[in-house]
Amino acid sequence: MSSLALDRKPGQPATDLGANGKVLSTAANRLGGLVPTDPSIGVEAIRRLYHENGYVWLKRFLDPEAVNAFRGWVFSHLARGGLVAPGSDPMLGLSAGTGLDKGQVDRILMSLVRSVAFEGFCAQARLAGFMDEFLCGISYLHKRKIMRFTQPGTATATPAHYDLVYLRGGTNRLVTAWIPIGDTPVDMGGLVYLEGSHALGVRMEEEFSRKSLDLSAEERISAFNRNMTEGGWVSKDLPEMAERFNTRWLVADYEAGDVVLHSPYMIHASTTNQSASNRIRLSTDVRYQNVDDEIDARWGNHWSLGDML
Ligand SMILES: O=C(O)CCC(=O)C(=O)O
Repeated sequence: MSSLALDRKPGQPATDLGANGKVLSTAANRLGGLVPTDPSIGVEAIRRLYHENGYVWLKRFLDPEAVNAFRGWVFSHLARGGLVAPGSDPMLGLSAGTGLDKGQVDRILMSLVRSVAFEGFCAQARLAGFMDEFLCGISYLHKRKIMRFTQPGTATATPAHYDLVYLRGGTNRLVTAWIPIGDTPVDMGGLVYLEGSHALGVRMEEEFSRKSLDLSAEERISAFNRNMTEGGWVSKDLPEMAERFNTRWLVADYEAGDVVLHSPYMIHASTTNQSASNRIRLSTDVRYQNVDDEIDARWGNHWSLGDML
């Protein structure tokens, strides 16, 4: 854990967070802590929290050792493209900095998201069994499963959005699982959630539906139709959003084994990776639903970079 992380309370960054050229300042009163949940409270209580808050952060839901072992496996492959510091333990995920072969790293990543090992990670017994219960039936895992890495010291950050924008072709009873693959303290730029924004997402979606009445069926479900901002984002300006909606960005020190479930209407984003210990952020975001609900056919293929979904 970085020295930054030792000087502060959980969820209270000791340093300002950056995203898309803007600063989420610790001084601005627009940052709060994501509230953790002990998975042992049971599925009904978890479901209640999920509906109340738009998310539930399940602490140590998965076996941390297995998650770290998977981290090591992923980085041992990405090392071939020069991503990790030569000679270092892949499980640490230490960045080699510049000089990586981006094309090669992307190709390897596209192989990894098609691998049996990744499929198994997302469908492991604890998660699959829980999803069946949570979704009150047989759960379905969307084939398009995303794995992301973020090197420290780069500008990479996910702009604010809610997931339904990308999945309008099926049910809205979707659940996203965001899984940090390895410890991800707040300075490593994990997911941040706009407090109470699942209600905002519902309103925004209603407005988009009204504006889209004259579009073709295909355009209506597209995140890139003319009524959307570029990329389907709500905004890249996180501080402005917190002011505009008079709310806070909730941040967290994630640990290996944690799983966050979020509603398809919950607005979230990520901040830049400022890891003082040079660690690469690695995570996956995958979507589950009840198999009997309508499935967005566009997500029936593996994720490809630039697939415009
Ligand atoms: O990991 C990220 O940066 C973004 C993840 C995301 O957008 C999601 O979980 O829906």
